[in-house]
Amino acid sequence: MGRNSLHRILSTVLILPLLMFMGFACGDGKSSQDTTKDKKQSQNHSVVKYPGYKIINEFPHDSTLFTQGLFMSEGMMYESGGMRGQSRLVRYVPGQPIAQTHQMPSYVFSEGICEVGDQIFMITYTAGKCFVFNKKTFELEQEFNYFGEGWGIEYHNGKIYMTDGSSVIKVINPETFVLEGTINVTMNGNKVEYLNELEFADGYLYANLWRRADIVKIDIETGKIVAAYNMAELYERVSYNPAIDVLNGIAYHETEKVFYLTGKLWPKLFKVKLGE
Ligand SMILES: [Ca+2]
Repeated sequence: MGRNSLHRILSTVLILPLLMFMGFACGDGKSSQDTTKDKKQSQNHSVVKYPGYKIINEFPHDSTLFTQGLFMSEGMMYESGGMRGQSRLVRYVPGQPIAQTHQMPSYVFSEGICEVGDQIFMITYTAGKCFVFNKKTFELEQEFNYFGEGWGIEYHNGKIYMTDGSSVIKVINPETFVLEGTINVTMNGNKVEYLNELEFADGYLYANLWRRADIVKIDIETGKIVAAYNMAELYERVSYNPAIDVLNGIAYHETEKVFYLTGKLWPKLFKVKLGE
């Protein structure tokens, strides 16, 4: 989870789409003589779409925030920043100064956040703790312990979804934080590692991938990636700042049906319409 140079990031920007294409192309190129084999293959592999996207607007973003979690609620953006000694929970209206901050203890490396009713759940990188804050006051109300690393977190329909940098999404009970199941994420039959920040939108779970410019759209019933978006254009628009790290923030505005995207130490927050 360390910082990466811009060169390293940009050098990986084009790799995943190429692999995606190769996987897709290999699947398509198989012989149609064995219809049984083809049928089995079509059941195992989903067709990944690349619908593209449109950048609608960009706003200034606090470039001291090592963005780890992002969600929007009632017009307000909630964001967690990581790194020990700098970890914090903030909220703001996009384009306006930060309105509220809760500084975390220096031993904490904050990771993802999500909204659960009138509370905010915040997981941590290696501390094995999930902190639960009052959404309005940012007061700490509860803590849970869990095993393993915490990367991204999202809440949907009574369940918590959590990543740890692997290809597996944990499904967790929000009342107890007990693990109830797992989702193995695959693309063209291959597992996809480094799942990071998460966001539910219109029934699908979106994730960005660590050290990639890609956002993937996951069907949680099957774990299959059904669409992928290469966000290289966002990197190009912030690359004038040599301090920038990876893209790592996805928030969905349900009414406008647009995504807000940013990254670690990025000076900009983007409003983006993802194609379907
Ligand atoms: Ca999110």
